[in-house]
Amino acid sequence: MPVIPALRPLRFLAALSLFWMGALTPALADTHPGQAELVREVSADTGKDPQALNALLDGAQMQQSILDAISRPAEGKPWKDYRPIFITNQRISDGIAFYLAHRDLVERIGRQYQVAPEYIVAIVGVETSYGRNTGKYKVLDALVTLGLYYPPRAAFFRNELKTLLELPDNHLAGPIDTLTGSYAGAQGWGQFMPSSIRDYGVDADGDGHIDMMNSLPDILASVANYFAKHGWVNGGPVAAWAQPDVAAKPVTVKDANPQWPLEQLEAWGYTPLRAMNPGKPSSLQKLEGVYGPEYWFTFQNFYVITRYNRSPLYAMAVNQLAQEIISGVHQADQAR
Ligand SMILES: [Ca+2]
Repeated sequence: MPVIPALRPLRFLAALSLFWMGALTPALADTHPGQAELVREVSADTGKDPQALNALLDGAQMQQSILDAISRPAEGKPWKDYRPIFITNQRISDGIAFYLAHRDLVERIGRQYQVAPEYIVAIVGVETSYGRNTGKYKVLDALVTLGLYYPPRAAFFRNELKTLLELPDNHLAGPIDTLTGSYAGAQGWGQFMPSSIRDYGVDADGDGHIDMMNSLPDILASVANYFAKHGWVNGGPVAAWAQPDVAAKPVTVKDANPQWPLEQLEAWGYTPLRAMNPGKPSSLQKLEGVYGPEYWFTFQNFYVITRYNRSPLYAMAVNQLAQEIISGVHQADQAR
């Protein structure tokens, strides 16, 4: 039974009268912890009707499967097991086919945002296999579950839940209670969280609606805009093989921020396979490959990909898929 003092006055009266009648309705039993405060905040920020917000939240379900899913992310695996999940022949050939089928659009958006188009395509490839798997969880259930029932990440997910409730209708693919996405509440081909839709979503087809589920121009331009706003350097490298010498100094990297000039990493015993600008801001990743440790110099654009997903494994998967896609596109060009 909900804690009575947390209920709004009307609900309190309703609860009391039902209590007298000797019954509690399922709607009251479904009230979520912290719901009243959340509704108050959203209503104060946006002027949205508290009754409608409560009705929406009353319809959301805490789902144990979502709590289970967040406890076993793929990023816990070593690179040699992570890579085959995302870099498959199918995903590569689908990416090449997608690029070729939508070439004018992806290249136009690439020029407009100054982002390499194969990386835009690779993001939707890694995230959702080019829109085929955008997630089957109800977004509202996901964000209620993680925002209100999962203390380790509650601050982050409650904020995303609040943002979802506050987004204008024309920023979402449909009514909030119909949206589906990942167990973390990410939506559409690019798996944008509500705050990312708010901050980076683009209405690229000009229909007045940001639709991350059904509009390819909106989807691809939003991904490109996300990269551009996070500092993508057009034409810049993402990562390059590093050859360690036997006495190479172990390098600990807190995040992928390129914090050393390349020559510093060279002085520590890592050699690029091809000569590069010694002053280039760089970082280093050590990944557990099939044949042992792999060392990679990483640069600003690698860091930008980690703004999309913090995992260096994710960024490397996007990088390698993008490279496979663009090389397949070039091969198709030569074959014509
Ligand atoms: Ca649109």
